[in-house]
Amino acid sequence: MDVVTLGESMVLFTPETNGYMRHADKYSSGIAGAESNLAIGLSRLGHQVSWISRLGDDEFGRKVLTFIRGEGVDTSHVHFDDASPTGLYFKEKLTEEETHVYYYRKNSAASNMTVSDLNEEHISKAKYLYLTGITPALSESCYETVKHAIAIARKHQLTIVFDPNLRLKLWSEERARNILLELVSLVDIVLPGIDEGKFLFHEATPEKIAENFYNQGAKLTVVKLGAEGAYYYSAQEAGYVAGPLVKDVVDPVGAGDGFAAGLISGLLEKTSVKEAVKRGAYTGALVVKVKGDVEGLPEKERLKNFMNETNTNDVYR
Ligand code: KDG
Repeated sequence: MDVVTLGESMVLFTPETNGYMRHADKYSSGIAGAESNLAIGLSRLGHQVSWISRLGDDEFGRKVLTFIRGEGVDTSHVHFDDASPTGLYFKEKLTEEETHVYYYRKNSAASNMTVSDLNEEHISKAKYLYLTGITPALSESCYETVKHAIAIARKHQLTIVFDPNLRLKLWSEERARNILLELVSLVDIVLPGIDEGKFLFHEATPEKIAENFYNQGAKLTVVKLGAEGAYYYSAQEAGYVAGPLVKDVVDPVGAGDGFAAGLISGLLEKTSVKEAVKRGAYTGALVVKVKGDVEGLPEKERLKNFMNETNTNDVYR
């Protein structure tokens, strides 16, 4: 197993027309969830990934499981819960540029995850553990589960990658800041968006933000800068990586998970850090060109061609 991850996935409904959702009468449905997006991304790039979760013992739970398993992700440690439902998630598009998301996930099956959902032997077989700041925001028991996963990973020397994925619809600013900073101090690699860095450290520049993550304990920090690419920083090296020029952004949600998949794929294949960051930026760019959180995630050959053929956004020349 290359990577193990843990988190909630939901059925995603998207209205077929733009505008307030109160007027929508037709929806398309898919699945979403930051960690399963990452798992699917890595699987498409040829890696072995396990996604751990709880789903409601209902039709939506089966839809989520069937989709993720169909993508080649190991779901042998996903449990069905007959007492609580699978979470739902709606993505309203007011205009082509303005997206709003609505969660129906309070008391969902995944929010009831506990440390009993974790199997030490299973986790110990992976090289990387991937976590996001969404899971600890779901409930106290999910927060404990995340910390327990970190303890297992540290015991067995997995590299822990953490995306703060700040979701202020799920918790208060104060609790989010305290817990995200605590978790950052327990992991190896952090992948914040620039706004998350600003939120956590009240700093504006990628350099200052990365320095703060370093002081907090992160060995490698990659600050995602949207269309402009990313800035990476470790004790050994630092620098900017330009992203590709993308003119046709269709749906920005899921870009960060694609970024993480590309980056971890590079690290698994032992590319340079700079090359891994570039893979991350290019994978994220492919996600935003397609509607849905996972539909745009590339297979290996496609990513390679896209990286060879697409000009970079030359902001760092
Ligand atoms: O990163 C994309 C996620 O935000 C989306 O897939 C839904 O997991 C999700 C969440 O909690 O927002």
